[in-house]
Amino acid sequence: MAPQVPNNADVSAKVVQGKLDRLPQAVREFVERSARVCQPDRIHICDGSERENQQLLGQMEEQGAVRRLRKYDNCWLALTDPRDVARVESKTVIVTKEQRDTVPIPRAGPSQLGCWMSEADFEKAFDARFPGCMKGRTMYVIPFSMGPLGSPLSKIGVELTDSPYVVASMRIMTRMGTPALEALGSGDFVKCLHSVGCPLPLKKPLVNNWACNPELTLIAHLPDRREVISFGSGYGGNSLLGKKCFALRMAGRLAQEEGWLAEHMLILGITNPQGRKKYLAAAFPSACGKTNLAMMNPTLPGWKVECVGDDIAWMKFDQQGNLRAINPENGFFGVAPGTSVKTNPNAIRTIQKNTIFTNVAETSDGGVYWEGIDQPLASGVTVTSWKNKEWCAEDGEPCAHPNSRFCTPARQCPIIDPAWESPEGVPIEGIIFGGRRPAGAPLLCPGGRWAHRTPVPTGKTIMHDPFAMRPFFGYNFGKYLAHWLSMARRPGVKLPRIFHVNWFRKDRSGKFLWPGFGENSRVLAWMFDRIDGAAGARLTPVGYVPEEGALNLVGLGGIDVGALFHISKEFWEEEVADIQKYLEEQVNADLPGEIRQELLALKQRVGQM
Ligand code: TSX
Ligand code: MN
Repeated sequence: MAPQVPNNADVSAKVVQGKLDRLPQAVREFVERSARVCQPDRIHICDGSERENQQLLGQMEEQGAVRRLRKYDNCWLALTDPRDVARVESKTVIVTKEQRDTVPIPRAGPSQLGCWMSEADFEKAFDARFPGCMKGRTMYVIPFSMGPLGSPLSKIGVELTDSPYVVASMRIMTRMGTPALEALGSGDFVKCLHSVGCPLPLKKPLVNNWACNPELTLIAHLPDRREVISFGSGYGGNSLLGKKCFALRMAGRLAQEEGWLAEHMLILGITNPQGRKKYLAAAFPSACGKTNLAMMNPTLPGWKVECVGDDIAWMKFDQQGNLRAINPENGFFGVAPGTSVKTNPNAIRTIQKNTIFTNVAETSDGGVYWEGIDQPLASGVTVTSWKNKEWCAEDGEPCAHPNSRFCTPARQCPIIDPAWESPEGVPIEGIIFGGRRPAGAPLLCPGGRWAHRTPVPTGKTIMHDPFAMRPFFGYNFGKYLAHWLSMARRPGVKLPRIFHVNWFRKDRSGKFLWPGFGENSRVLAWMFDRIDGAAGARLTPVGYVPEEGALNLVGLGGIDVGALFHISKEFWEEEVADIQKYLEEQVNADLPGEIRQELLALKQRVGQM
């Protein structure tokens, strides 16, 4: 790759922690090959121990990359360069032989369904970035398991990174270290290579002590080689490669090949007052309160919700035909703003210890602060903003970045499900598709058949993204739809019931029609009973809605049920036309015929309203 690098460079002499010759052969070769290209000064093979973790955090503290939050136990704050605060979709690519393997070829204009890069362009991009990119730095070797260690549904990855922040975060978000290597044995693993792209000595000074290289940021997926290669960003989904890159995009491809589903879904358990339990998975676009729902406290007396995961579900039909799901993650990487004792008390309790915060504000007594935290500041307590400046509310600037995060261990959640690490996964009986629609879409509209209800992209003010997968497709969206439809044709499978929800419908004055949050338990309770065939429903042209009186509204004053469930012909005519236009333009030749037919049937039903 880089001609000036001697091929026989002695990589093992650089190892400062762990032993190269104890690594499985394929891991060792990956480390050696990458080290010859990236040329780190040191190589540290992570064992995942608490001692190693404290050493790394202490080192980062000395360098001013993190601060200890003295109000809590083992909590830390990292502030980033303001140019590196979120995933960068435009710089996230999938590299395949043919463009159509990655995205449908749109009828006109650019694809909204992902970004393809040719193999030749990727080679050039790689060679312009990686040779020597870790000079002066340590390359950390992070073996990790996505999913419970040793579960047949889990997968192993190895991430090489020059960011100690990534190591500390991966230790929370995945099962990381020696146990993951043991689970790997001589098996297959996904190769993840990450660099912040700032070799030493620095050419430019760091901003906020946060290493990144925004001009050259690139997050590439090579599904045929089972590789993820990320350069220039230290943030979240760009750098914690187990999450979006592996558990959604790469796993999506593996799932298609192997006959399972890798989805952007929370998983929750719900128990009725009689003590019977069901598990539900739910897909929501961003800013719908997915984490809040995953951890919600029901207001309905006697009902209990427990959390399996808040972001990703890997699901596979078992021998008995039940859809089994695991949460491949080990922690929550949640958006901080808006999280409060009112909106998500269980998240607030989860983050009191062993948590890494990024780009939130800090109080002068060593606590965290953000928009919507709903905690008054004690007198004399001041706030330092995510930009590391003294913050005053009157300036109108937010104290925390809107995409600021907590990174916290799932096991600390007070309502973590007892089966959240069960190797066989939990049985999913219902799948919820959520949207954020101010008008038109009813609170709840469950469906019948799988193909009939496989959601089609909807939305005007929002994206056409019913699976909440648009930024996370690992391959052609048309093929993804076909893969979903094919699951229903597998012999002996018990298909989960499908439901659509919209917590965000508003009345004409702009007021939310539904109180949301814990009151959503009323909707979940209806679904629970519906799965058992015990909840009344009435058929509308767009699907079933609860029969009058079937949704428990006891104790909820002033709900306008009529408005909440109203289905307008005008709205749905426009909606169907919109969806049709979108699918014809964007999915084009790869749109499965079944979807086209369902859409036509929907159009007809709406036309007859
Ligand atoms: O998370 C939300 N959920 C799911 C909770 C389990 N949010 C917050 C979304 C932003 C991330 C919601 N916001 C929900 C909801 O169900 N519903 C709404 C809209 C709403 C907001 C406020 C009120 C009612 C509805 N009422 C008052 O503030 C008093
Ligand atoms: Mn997500």
